[in-house]
Amino acid sequence: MCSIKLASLYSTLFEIGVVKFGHFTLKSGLQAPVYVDLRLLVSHPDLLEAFATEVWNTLKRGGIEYDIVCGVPYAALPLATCVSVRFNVPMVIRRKEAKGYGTKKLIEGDYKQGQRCIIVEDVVTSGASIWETVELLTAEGLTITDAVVLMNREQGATKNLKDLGITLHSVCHLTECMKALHQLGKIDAETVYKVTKFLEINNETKIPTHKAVTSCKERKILSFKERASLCQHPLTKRIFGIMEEKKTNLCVAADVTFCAKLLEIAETVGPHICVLKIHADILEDFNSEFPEKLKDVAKKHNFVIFEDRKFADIGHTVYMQYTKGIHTIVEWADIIDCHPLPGPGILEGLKQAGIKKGRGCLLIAQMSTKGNLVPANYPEATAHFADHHRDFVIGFIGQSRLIPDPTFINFTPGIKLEESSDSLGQQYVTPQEAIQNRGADVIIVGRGITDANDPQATAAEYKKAGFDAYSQLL
Ligand code: 5IU
Repeated sequence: MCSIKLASLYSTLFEIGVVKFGHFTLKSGLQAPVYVDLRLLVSHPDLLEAFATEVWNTLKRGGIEYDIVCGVPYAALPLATCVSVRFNVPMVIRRKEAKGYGTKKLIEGDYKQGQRCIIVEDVVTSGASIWETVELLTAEGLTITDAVVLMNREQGATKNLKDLGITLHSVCHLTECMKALHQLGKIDAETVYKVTKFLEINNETKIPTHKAVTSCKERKILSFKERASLCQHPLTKRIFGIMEEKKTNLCVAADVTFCAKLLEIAETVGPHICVLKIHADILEDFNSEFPEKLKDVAKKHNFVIFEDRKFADIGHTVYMQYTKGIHTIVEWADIIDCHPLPGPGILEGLKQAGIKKGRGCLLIAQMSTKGNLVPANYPEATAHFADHHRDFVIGFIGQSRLIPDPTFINFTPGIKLEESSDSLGQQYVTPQEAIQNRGADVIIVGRGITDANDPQATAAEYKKAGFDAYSQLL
């Protein structure tokens, strides 16, 4: 049973639309019967102050000592600011992205190494955002053992954070809020039942793996050589072997429309790459001799061929797309990729043709494009999928490492030496960002090299940037 004061706060939250009941799609893609939007608090300064006081009281009751507070950006910043001002506790601000100019700081404000910092959050589901903030502040030398949240949705955050060494203190719990609203006659028993069932079923939301692993900078990673020795799939072994031998983690995307041009690029960048990625269906003069010529260049410079076909149909259809038509992809492409969206059938179909030829497949887990519709829990499901098809799946294409498993290769497209974008939604990060902060093994670079004045010298530059970024992690 909550205090009268909290009950009246819950009632106000309901009145102003912070807590809503109905049908909602959460950030994770999950359908939920309840939604909590604490960003609305900024329109009610008295309520914001009342909750800031409750945050303070919760920490005081827990006997927590701290030197500074930090809100999880952006929704919790007003709450943290209010705690800071009202109770005279210094605050720091965590930036979401480092500034592109000036000091490139990730944290604003004055702080000293070893100071104890409390993370303030508005609402938690898995605790992933709190953990991300903890990792960043810890890397900057602050000590974090506790976090405080205004509304705990009771969907796994407390346990997830405890497992990572962080104690989560909650001002309000969603079930308690809901019960108070029922007692006050604001919601009916059916709503209480629906929400209770939803929370029971979804009480173990996990922090996505790429967020749960400590950032690569602090982790000792295995070398490509060590990883080659651990791999069962011959193709993965071979690719890691090439990466080690040629000292390259560069894949060039040769998106050109004539065979001769493609072969010229392959010849030019060949010495600097481990993989050449192509789109056979954009070649206007594709013919049966082309694959043989490409295979010769690949053999000469020791790289593998990746047909970026992005299969996405039912098993029977992808089998035919892979083996028939004018491209007969299975005959020449060492690597192909597919969307896991259709389910296991797509891999079963591709495997029927690919396994006996020693081919491998990358699963597309995330995309580099602005506004893409890949839901937050998709990468997790993709990793699970890969785990069950290790005889054919050799890794992933994504924007961050999905699982720490060293026998899968992580490819990341959307790479340029300068962070930028194109006019059609492509978003670029640097080789260093992709490899050191997002866990990429192989960087995919297209126009950054193919449109350069001197593709060979530029490929060498990307190769060096990529391999240096990897070497610094060893
Ligand atoms: N590619 C992406 N983003 C993705 C996926 C694939 O850019 O999320 I999955 C492909 C498209 C293109 C290459 O062939 O990688 C990148 O080329 P540029 O570096 O020219 O943007």
